[in-house]
Amino acid sequence: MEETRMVEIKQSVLAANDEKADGFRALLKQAGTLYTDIMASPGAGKTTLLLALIDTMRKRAQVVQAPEPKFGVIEADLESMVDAEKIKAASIPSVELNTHGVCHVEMGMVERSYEAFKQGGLTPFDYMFLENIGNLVCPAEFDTGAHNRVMLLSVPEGYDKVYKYPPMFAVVDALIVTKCDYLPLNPDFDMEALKKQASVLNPGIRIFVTSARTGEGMDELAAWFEELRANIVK
Ligand SMILES: Nc1nc2c(ncn2[C@@H]2O[C@H](COP(=O)(O)OP(=O)(O)OP(=O)(O)O)[C@@H](O)[C@H]2O)c(=O)[nH]1
Ligand SMILES: [Mg+2]
Repeated sequence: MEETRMVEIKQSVLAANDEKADGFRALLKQAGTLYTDIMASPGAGKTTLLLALIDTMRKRAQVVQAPEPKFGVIEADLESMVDAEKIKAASIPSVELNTHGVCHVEMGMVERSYEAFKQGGLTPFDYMFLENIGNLVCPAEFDTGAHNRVMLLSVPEGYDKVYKYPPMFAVVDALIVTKCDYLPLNPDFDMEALKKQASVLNPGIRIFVTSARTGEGMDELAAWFEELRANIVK
């Protein structure tokens, strides 16, 4: 009896969250903003990848003499301003969202963060990113209203994570393998096995092999985001 009640409560919380998420997704689409949820374990390279990606996207816009895209980043952490400050230092508007112990981000938190951007006169963005809490488990369960969800897996973590954390690999649109400059130091990292296992679990998954350190794969990743946004605004 107790168990049944607990499941019902969890389902109703998730349903309320999903409803808000759908509304938020539509709102941002209308504003011409591509909104991406970035998930990974602690230290996988989320902040570093975001900085490298935005830098690449800015340079690509310059090359074709297009206006610089407008970016916004929500930095979710249990505590501290560390990552939001790194993002701000690169002249990118950011909001630090401290969950004070909660291991995932929910819609109420996203809405409050977006409101802070709005109050600051910073919206609309062309691209908004959420750096989710460093956690390969809980964030997979919560819809944050994003148009696409990506996960990072860094080379030092090891390739054999698909069978250990299947919900995360199953819900994402893309797997971004990070820190590939470490591959020579990790000869047991079986990239082909990772790609195969991820594609079996999630047949539509896009896989990018990157290093924020060397710039490997950043252009392909930037081009993918540009393509996704073009589909949102068309
Ligand atoms: N060699 C190498 N190091 C990297 C790369 N990307 C990130 N790092 C390093 O990995 C460490 C963690 O990077 P972060 O970007 O802070 O990782 P994160 O996922 O944002 O970490 P949390 O927000 O704390 O969960 C830092 O020391 C980075 O310099 C990469 O491509 N190559
Ligand atoms: Mg970070």
